[in-house]
Amino acid sequence: MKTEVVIVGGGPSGLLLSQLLNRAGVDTIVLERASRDHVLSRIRAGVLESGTVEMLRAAGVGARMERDGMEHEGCYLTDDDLMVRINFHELTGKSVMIYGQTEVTADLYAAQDAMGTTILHGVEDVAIHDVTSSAPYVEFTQGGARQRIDCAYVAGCDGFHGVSRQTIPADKRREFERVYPFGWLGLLSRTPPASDEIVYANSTHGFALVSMRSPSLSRYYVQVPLTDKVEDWSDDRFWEELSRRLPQQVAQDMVTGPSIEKSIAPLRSFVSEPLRWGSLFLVGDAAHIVPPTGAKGLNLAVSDVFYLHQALIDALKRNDMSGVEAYSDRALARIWKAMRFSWQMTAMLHRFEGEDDFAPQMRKATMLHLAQSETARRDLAENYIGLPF
Ligand code: FAS
Ligand code: PHB
Repeated sequence: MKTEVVIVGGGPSGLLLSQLLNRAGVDTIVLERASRDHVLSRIRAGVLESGTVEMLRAAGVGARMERDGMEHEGCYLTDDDLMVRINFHELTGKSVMIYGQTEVTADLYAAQDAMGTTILHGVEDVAIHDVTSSAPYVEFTQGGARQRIDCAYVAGCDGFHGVSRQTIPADKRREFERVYPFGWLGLLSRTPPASDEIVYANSTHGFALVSMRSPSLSRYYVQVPLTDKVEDWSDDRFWEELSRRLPQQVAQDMVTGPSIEKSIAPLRSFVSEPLRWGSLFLVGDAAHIVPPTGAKGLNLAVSDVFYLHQALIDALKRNDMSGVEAYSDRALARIWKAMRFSWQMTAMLHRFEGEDDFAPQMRKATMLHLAQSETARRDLAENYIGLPF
């Protein structure tokens, strides 16, 4: 087989890249390890930055988002019963869109099917070859048969546990990591959200988050020790712990109900440099991971796609290699700023095991400063709605 760009990974970054490239007349093949149902069963991100909303509209997949998404002009940060509203719209003129990553991925699959693009599911043992030569190719197994695709470029959109990052020689990679000593236990319930806007709650008992997917579908998280397992947490235990971490005025009206999904996600900050190795480009979680506290994971994947799709179109359609050569540095500049924001939000809102008495004082002082300083709120708002591409 032959194509212009092989995209390894059919998650949001791989699909969005394929969508934008095919709309510009660039031929792609997407290789996805899992079944489509499995990809669409994942419950992940829920907040879209304004730049992500624009990118989805530009890719022609904004219709359902416009209809079912919820535009939010602010969010709350709380410290026990102190609640601070960050009014994004007043401070930046922009807002965010609440629309689940699962829906974004479904919209992209539907658009890709309508375009008749090639997406191969259930592929195994993907191997990326000769990316530093003028004739790169990708091998994979599907249905027991080993196959080969000759191409001009390979986009590694295969997530943190994918094969792309490992294709770059270890002595050519520089990796930065911080693993947090806790995880997030997430719960999805068919109940009206406890708040009309997202609440990031810091409390003496630990962090909690109030989010949503629709006016009747709530998404909640509580910080849990890394040693916890989902089976340690009954629904009743979850609701009780969530209530005591939220401000009284939020918890008192909360409607509880049976969980329809419950899972624990570990938290880490991670970046692998460079994002390019010959004709191989790393995109999204294949290159970086952020703690979900800043709602940046999916949005950073879209950011990488913003830079890479234009670079590949310029290279393949105009023989202009400037974007390809600049991709890694341009994408990393924005990645590191989002890395910093996500780390800062995580440090500000979580209790760390074994911390001294000084740490909670710093969290309280940060929250008080946010309450009293419009400048501090504007800095947070600018990062939360998404820095410019
Ligand atoms: P993805 O991991 O989504 O997609 C990679 C795809 O590549 C997958 O479909 C995988 O099956 C496939 N793949 C992997 N290896 C392969 C191989 N060898 N061959 C072929 N295919 C291969 N972000 C937020 O902003 N907010 C959140 O609340 C949030 N919660 C999260 C919870 C969890 C449990 C996880 C894991 C992530 C969460 N994230 C969150 C981050 C998440 O949204 C990612 O940033 C987003 O999925 C990144 O998209 P991709 O880069 O496309 O990677
Ligand atoms: C979510 O709705 O899943 C969500 C919202 C905000 C975050 C993380 C996750 O920061």
